[in-house]
Amino acid sequence: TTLQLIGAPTDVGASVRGAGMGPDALRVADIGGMLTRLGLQVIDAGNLAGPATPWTAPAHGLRHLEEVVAWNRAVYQAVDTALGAGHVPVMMGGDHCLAIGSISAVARHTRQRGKKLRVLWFDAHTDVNTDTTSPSGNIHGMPVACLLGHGPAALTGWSGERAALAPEAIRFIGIRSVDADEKKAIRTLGLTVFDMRHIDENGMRAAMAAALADVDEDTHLHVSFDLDCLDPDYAPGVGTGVRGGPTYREMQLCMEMAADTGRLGSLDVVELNPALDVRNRTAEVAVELIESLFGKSTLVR
Ligand code: DIR
Ligand code: MN
Ligand code: MN
Ligand code: MN
Repeated sequence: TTLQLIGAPTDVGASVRGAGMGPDALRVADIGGMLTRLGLQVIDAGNLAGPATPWTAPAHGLRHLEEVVAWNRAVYQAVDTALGAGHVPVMMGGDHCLAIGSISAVARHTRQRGKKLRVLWFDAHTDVNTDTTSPSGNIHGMPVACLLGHGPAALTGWSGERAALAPEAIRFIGIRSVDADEKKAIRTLGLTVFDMRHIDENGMRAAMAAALADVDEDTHLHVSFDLDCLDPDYAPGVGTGVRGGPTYREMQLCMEMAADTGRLGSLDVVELNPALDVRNRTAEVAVELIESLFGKSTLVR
């Protein structure tokens, strides 16, 4: 397997600065060396280019729309090219708005090959706001809505269909911060959310087993990993941390169970904010978790 690291140094989708340093923090934590030592072929073509962040207020409910579109276009192209070459794209953000471009490319690719797509959305937040519901106007809180075909025209329909994803294609894990209108959207759309209450009551193993239950040999598994999914005790380097998240071990179990499916085809690693981190600890934790996701196990090899 060949992995392609795609750096997308943005904070255009956020209102906290610093996620743009995420790709280099992951490189400093030796993401490339780690993957190579796992026996994988790794290509790191560096960072994509795009517009600077203007740090302006939202217009019509959307902050930095033009810049978000430009960055997502670059991400879409890079992920599409990587998939076309038979590589596994690892999109290193940057903020979570980039999942619009990344997952749109993945959705088009899997549809063309007649495969099923399953997205695991590891996050404290459901990111299902739109320009009309968002309390912040930050587009990193909207990628799921855009991928489901809701939201501004400029950010929907990228996969070639109105909706890149059907609501049944996505599973949320680690959720503990949902805005009022997002709760309505989750119910209306019928989204499957393993929130922290569910994980407390049933355990991470049961939640992940349910999230992966119908993954089969025809499934392309995409992991969209927002580092604020982890409890901030383990991952302080994020812009919008929320107490009460999964522990390091619970997050490791998620990655190990996703790895066991053998169906991982693409990955986003987003919302790492080195400006808020402690001696690059969150980047190091991310690299250890990605190591498990790509098959490192304690007792096998
Ligand atoms: C909030 C926060 N729901 C919003 N979202 C974040 O602004 O839409 N997503 N931080 O990662
Ligand atoms: Mn989040
Ligand atoms: Mn997110
Ligand atoms: Mn966030």
